[in-house]
Amino acid sequence: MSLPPEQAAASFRLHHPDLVLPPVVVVVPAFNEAGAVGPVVRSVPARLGGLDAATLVVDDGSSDSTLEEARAAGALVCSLPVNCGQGTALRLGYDVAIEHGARYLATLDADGQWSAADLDPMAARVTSGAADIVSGTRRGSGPRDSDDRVLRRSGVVVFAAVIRLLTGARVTDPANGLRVMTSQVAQGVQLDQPQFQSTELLISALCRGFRYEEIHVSHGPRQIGLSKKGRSLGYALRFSRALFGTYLRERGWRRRARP
Ligand SMILES: Nc1nc2c(ncn2[C@@H]2O[C@H](COP(=O)(O)OP(=O)(O)OP(=O)(O)O)[C@@H](O)[C@H]2O)c(=O)[nH]1
Ligand SMILES: [Mg+2]
Repeated sequence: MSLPPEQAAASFRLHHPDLVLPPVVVVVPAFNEAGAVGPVVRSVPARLGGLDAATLVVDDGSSDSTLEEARAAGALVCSLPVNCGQGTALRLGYDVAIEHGARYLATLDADGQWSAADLDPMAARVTSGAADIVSGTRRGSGPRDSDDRVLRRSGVVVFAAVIRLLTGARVTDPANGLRVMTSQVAQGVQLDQPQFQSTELLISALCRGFRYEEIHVSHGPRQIGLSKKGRSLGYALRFSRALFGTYLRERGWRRRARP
């Protein structure tokens, strides 16, 4: 019996046997985002970083009309039969996009809190070869972060400081939903986290020597639907576990990779 991501990839293959994707694919994980996902899909520019772009929504076992809405808005949709978590959905999206020819991968949430237009300058850094992975950041100069939940805002500051301390890289917003990377990064890191993939991807990429940059992006409040993250303290604990667990694993990887 195959696992839900394998089932979803097989079904996508069956329905798109000859699909060749453009060089840039924007992967959008979506779990019960009806009302939000359609406008998000329509907001993705046709070109990013000077190259043609397509949008791939990974429907994470939604029970509402997320799938139909994403399709009607013009996205390709890969659908998980059950809810597997944001990290699993993203990993499935990367695999499917690369299998069908993508050379650059972007991520964008389906909840409308990030602006797809911010992906263009980020993609330009990656497609030009200046960076391997570029993340958005809500910190520094530019529009203010709309998130007024004190715990969540402090969490971003504290977790960023911890990652800086551990890796030496200039990281300011490890939970940002906007990211652009080469397919080599997605294939060169280890992604096991079912939920907290942003921190795992970041730490694994930094520890394995990929060139990392950040660009300021805007962040708005949710207009519709609910956050899937649960209570802030539990979220912070699970985020810490993913962060330190990944760092220890990557230290082991570096020791093994050393000649
Ligand atoms: N958290 C979560 N998100 C999922 C899941 N599957 C897909 N997603 C998508 O991942 C994106 C981020 O989810 P959100 O719950 O908005 O998380 P967030 O934006 O980091 O947190 P908030 O600031 O609280 O909204 C959205 O597009 C979700 O629909 C899942 O199982 N859990
Ligand atoms: Mg959100």
